[in-house]
Amino acid sequence: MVKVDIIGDIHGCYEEFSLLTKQMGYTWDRIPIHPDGRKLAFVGDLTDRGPNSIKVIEVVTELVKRELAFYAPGNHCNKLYRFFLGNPVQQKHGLETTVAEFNELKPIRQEHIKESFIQLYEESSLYHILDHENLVITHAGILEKDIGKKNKHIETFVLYGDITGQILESGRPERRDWAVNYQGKPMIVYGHTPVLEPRVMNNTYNIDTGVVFGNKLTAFRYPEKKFMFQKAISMPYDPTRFS
Ligand SMILES: [Mn+2]
Repeated sequence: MVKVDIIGDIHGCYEEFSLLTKQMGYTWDRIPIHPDGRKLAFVGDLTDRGPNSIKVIEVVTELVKRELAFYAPGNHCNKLYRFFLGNPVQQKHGLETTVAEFNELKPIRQEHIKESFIQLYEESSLYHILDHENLVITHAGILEKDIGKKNKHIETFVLYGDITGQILESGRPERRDWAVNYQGKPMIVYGHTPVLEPRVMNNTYNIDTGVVFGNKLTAFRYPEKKFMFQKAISMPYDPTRFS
């Protein structure tokens, strides 16, 4: 059986990620390795807003390349991917911090980061079905009927959630709460919407506890169903970001 530690949205909070893995018994030799062969999994949104997005990219790309981790892309990953391809994207909502870090790198390192991230993104599944279909890892969620399928609509859903197309007064997109209606058998572990504590609902687990908004980084250990936390140390607390 797969034993996996699923990490919520990191958003460049490398130090918290490092401390959280150490808490779980990983030892670091450039990348975190678990003595019992446990794997890591990432629900996406590795970069943006936090202080060390580039280092997070380096570690995650290396882990995935060595088959020590699963990675599901998030909406911020999608935007960074499009930036690296040279497509016109607006440098806001945090992308500007990742681009600023990137611009400080030597050209040879820029090339390496860019190529490895493009490869990571292009080779990653939209979401991961693990443990004989008992576990699904996705960035923003998935509907039961879509598990095992892939199309443009599902891609939008796993990256952005169940968006209505409306924009709220806060300027953020309106999202329907798909988890309240989820009746599927597979456990869904996801992130995307910052919450102060992990939100458990109908066998769905939102583990984006907004480390980049000064709360904490969460890991969900499977199959133990145990949460581990690392308090934010690199970013100030912003209570307006939590639902
Ligand atoms: Mn997201």
